[in-house]
Amino acid sequence: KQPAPGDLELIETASRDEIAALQLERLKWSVRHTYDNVAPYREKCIAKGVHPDDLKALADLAKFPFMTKLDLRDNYPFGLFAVPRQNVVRLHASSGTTGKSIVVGYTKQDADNWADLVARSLRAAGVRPGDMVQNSYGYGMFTGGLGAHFGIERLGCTAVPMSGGQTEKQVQQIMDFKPDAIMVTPSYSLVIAEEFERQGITPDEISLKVGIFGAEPWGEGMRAEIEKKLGIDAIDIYGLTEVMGPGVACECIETKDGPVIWEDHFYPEIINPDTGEVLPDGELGELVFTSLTKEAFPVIRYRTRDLTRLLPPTSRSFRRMGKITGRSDDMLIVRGVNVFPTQVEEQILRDKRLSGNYQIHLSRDGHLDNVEIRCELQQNLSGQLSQAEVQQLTKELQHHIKTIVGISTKVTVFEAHTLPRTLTGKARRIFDDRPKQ
Ligand code: ADP
Ligand code: K
Repeated sequence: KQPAPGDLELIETASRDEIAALQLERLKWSVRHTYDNVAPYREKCIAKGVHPDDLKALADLAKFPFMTKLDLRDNYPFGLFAVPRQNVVRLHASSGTTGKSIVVGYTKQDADNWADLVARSLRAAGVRPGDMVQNSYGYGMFTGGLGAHFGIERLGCTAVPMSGGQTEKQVQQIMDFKPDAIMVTPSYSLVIAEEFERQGITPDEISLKVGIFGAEPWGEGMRAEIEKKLGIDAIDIYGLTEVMGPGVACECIETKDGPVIWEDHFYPEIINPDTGEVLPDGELGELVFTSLTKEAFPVIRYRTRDLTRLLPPTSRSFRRMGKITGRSDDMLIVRGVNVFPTQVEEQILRDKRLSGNYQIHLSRDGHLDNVEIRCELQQNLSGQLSQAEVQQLTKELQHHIKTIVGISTKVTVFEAHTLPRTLTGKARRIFDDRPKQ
């Protein structure tokens, strides 16, 4: 019997044995499905000498090869899809390590499960059918906007598809429509909160009761600030495009003690990022996910590069994840958008007027991330360009980075040989001066 949309599902309070049994059954299906239908993964298994038949217990998963972002890049765009493209009802994309995005797809069933899991996440956050939810995640190829949207409708709520930006309008709509909840990046929620302050609107005049925040790391300090300024409960939701999108895990309002992983759909492991060895629960390492029900884009042992730990169940029977303490690659998250330095570098190298020596400076201005790109002219152009020409160059580079990488930046062009270079070892390119979470 299906529970009503606002009720807990039976599996959320099942015994650990029941959960493990369901996981094993689904894991066998998922590994077999991937092996049979995704040639690049099958080849990896053959090279490692493992076969889906070797999977007899959950622990046997450790014998199987990992999937990484590189596999997505190498098989761009649809090479890892496990179903014919005609069976895919939607595509989404996220940043790849270079200029090209990585692409994922969903069957009707996948999209359905996703909506169910976001609805479950909203329920965990205290949202109920009949509530109104303002969705201020960006709509488009990002998973955030549409992923949240269909979950809001699935729970039986009124969706307000606001998308990001237009801060004054965000505030006006909240005052006029009186939504119960908001979904948005934590940093942007504080920009909205400041707009309320500027207009002299106090927290008790704001209809919102709860906010569901994700897409970037945030800590307890920020939680306290958001809760105070908006007069709400602030809930942490986690996800990533490759595994599904938002709603892989979500905190429960009763405990607010880290996102609960929806383990009936995603099997988590923590590994040592250097050796690939599986670590026991509680130890800090890299989070790895295996999808248990996905049809179009199954992932087996996908390395998220997010560093965290697995925590024991509390308000649900599923395990939780700790705060993300960092990444085991060089990916930066700027206002919720994933950015690889190589993507920025590509745009700099494209411009033959620039030397290719550059620095990326990150700072926090108020609540939002600021990015400054410092680059320098080629030797033969140094001192040769007019101010107007330098300004033009700056504008072009900003435009390329905005359209290809997806972030607004300030570009500063220096004369040749201004930026320090190292003669030994790797040049220091990233200067992240944002406050630590
Ligand atoms: P999303 O739209 O959910 O952010 P992306 O694929 O663009 O999906 O980005 C996924 C990455 O964003 C994760 O691997 C993680 O590094 C970061 N992220 C997402 N949600 C959270 C969260 N709640 N806390 C910390 N980091 C998060
Ligand atoms: K993100």
